[in-house]
Amino acid sequence: MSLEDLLNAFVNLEEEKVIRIVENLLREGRDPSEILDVCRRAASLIGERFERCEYFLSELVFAGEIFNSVMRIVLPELKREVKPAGTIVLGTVQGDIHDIGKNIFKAFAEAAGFRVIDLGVDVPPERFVEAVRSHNPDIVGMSGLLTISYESMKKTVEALREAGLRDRVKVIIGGGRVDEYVKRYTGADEWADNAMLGVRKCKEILGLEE
Ligand code: B12
Repeated sequence: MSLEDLLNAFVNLEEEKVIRIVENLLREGRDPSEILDVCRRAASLIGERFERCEYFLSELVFAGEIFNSVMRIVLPELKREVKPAGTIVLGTVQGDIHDIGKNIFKAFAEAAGFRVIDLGVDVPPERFVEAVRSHNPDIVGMSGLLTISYESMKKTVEALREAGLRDRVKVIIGGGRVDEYVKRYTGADEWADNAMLGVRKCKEILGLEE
């Protein structure tokens, strides 16, 4: 069974088959992050089918459930690194409840030694501000998959600035469609559209080399 089989089974929403293939691939010694990457590609293809009205909301919900089942098996397999890193306050921004990608980034960051304070989903700017005050993190990570989330990210950066906290933290944004333009629009310092790149950028921010 190959990564290709996994992709096809996921896109066709065959949950039991997906689980079986993932378990087999792990047993064969496949890299867990490679498996997650294929699942992310599958989720993206499912999103395209949703846009073309070939899949409906129920299929989006089911895709999310399959992804969560895969994560329950794969995340514990991620290797823990030893070097202690910094603290990240993380959340999915106001108006957005997508959290699969956020949770993957969190797992990768924790595996790399970061302490992650996870604020959950639909997090208003003032909760980010409170968390920065109380946890004094090095980095604020914001996740968002909806186009309207960029507005919430921007508002959160502004709220940090108004609270006099903007210069104390670096801000990194993530989620399917963020890019350099969104980074500039929101006032963030960095962006990443996959968890591994996100962790690499967080390490760079703190001057920790691979
Ligand atoms: C699953 C899913 C859902 C599930 C979410 C379940 C959950 N618990 O998260 C449910 C069914 C609830 C859902 C709801 C909706 N969804 Co939806 N959903 C998806 C889908 C299919 C997959 C998203 C996903 O999990 N991808 C897999 C993860 C692993 O990828 P990722 O999030 O990009 O994460 C990676 C990186 O971005 C990065 N990362 C993520 N966060 C962070 C944070 C930091 C700090 C860093 C550094 C990195 C990082 O690391 C991750 C791992 O590599 C996408 C399609 C797509 N193309 O993405 C649509 C999609 C995002 N949804 C969409 C829509 C429209 C909706 C709804 C509005 C539908 C509706 N009519 O109600 C609602 C919105 C509800 C809300 N208020 O948020 C649209 C958004 C369109 C837009 N431009 O705004 C998409 C793109 C589908 C589409 N093509 O139309 N959805």
